[in-house]
Amino acid sequence: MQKAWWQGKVAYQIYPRSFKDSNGDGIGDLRGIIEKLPYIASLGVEILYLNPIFASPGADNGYDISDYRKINPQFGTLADLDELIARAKERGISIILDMVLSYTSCEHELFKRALSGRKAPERDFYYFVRGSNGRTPDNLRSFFGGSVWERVPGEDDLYYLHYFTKEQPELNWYNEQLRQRMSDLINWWLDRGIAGFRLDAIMNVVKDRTFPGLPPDELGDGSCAAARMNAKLAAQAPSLHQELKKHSYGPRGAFTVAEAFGLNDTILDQFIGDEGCFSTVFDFTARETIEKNRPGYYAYPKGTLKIYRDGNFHMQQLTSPLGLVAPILENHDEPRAVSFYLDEGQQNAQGARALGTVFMFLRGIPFIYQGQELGLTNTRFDSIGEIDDVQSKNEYRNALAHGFSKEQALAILNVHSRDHARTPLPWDDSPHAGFTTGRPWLKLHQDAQSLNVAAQEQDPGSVLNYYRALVALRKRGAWQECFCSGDFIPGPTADDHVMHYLRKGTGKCAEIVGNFSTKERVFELSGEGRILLCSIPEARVEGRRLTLGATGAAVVEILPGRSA
Ligand code: TEU
Ligand code: CA
Repeated sequence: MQKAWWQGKVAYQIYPRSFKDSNGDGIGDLRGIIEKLPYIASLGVEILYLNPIFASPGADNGYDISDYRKINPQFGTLADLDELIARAKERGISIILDMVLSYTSCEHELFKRALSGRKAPERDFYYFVRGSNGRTPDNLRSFFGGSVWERVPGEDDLYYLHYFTKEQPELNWYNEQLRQRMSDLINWWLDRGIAGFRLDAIMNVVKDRTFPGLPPDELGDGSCAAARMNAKLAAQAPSLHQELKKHSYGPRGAFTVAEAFGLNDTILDQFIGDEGCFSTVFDFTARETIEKNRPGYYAYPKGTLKIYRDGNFHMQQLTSPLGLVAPILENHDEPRAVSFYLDEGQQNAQGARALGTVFMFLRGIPFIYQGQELGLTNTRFDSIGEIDDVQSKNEYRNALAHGFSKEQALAILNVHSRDHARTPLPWDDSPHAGFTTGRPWLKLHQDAQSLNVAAQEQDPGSVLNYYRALVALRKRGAWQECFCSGDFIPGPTADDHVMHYLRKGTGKCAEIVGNFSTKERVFELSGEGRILLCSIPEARVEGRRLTLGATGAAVVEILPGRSA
């Protein structure tokens, strides 16, 4: 693999609405991010990924974009973004934006023109399809529930396609002119100093344009999840993305990370590596295990360490010969990892440190999600009125429709809602946790008064300071190469409460061991070692044995020449 500028770096994801509000309107913004750049830099991260900040009516928190060259005034101006790019650069941080190219907002100029008449050239940029006798063209179901088809007002039996809210019409990637416009757009942003992109929902761009539908799935209402169609057509995706790469981010050396759900093992080699469509792809294997063949939150199991471990181990091994994956513990679409993957007694700072350790040394480009570095847990939502997220609201209705009581439906959201990741970041113990001087757009975490950045800055043993040590170790000298692209070798997996793996680079070798059981455990190492970092004081190495206390993790260097 050739060495690219982004290799060896650690990335940080910001959900701008919830990061820091600079002007008291209760919504985080670009000036808030600029203000907190010293904090971001202090983490040691060098790539900053921002969720969508483009002009948007807000049907799905900015994922419905009406103008891809304008900044949503809620977040600031283009000048603010230019300043953020420049100031971040001074600190060695590159900015990447969320490119949502599989659909636009229905308020986008192109969709408005497409709606305006059958002859409009923009009509073919989207999918307009006739139904028959009042029936939709097929039975596919949107990711947010309900049909993927919406009636075109004023026309009989004519529908447009949307995979998420009805305000997000799908774009027709088979139209060459449209693909040209997308390349131009990406190049326009690269010219402004953007270093790359997170590419949204890239598996959704494939379509069977005869719209045959699929056999009904587990939901039981005759519909079938659109995601199933993506899985069926997945082999078509690489060529569409290859072309975009060729005309835009490829020749410019930009960093791209794809949100690719339903990546199957046979096409992965076309997505990553030197010849792949993207620099890297997020690892959603654990997430997919939760969601697989289940029609909604009400049917999802809670996560476990085993699910997290097995998903990552699978993807680590699969990607190692091909390129780099992007491991995550959290993002804006998932609950907080400490609450989700850990057992009840471990959903605390100690659990957060241990989980952070086994995550941070996975192979690839790790992405830390805002608040993860504080060990934030899920927020307690006391009523459905406290929930903002469109998907969560739909899942609440879905649970009610499947016979759950209101209390049960709310309890389901308290495990699975995306809003757990979206509550404002707690900065200090002032009103609204220093996030805003106004009224925060979403409720604050119940522990924000004590669980916040300022409190953790003061405490050398905090999750925050521990995360800084994790990132620093990952980037230290020859370890950087070892941890980014060195070999990944899974350890024993017989115990569901253990996550143990080995990383081996040129001249460097380390074992990462997490003990998530309730007892002290002894682990056999592959050679004599010494501890580089551990999440609890109860950790020692004697010869080839590591003794590790409960809910603890350690990074052990295997000394050269001393391995078995
Ligand atoms: O997500 C697209 C997407 O594929 C996810 O909804 C995915 O199905 C889900 O996370 C699986 O758990 C993007 C954004 O990340 C998300 O926030 C948006 O809501 C979505 O697009 C639609 O706009
Ligand atoms: Ca604001």
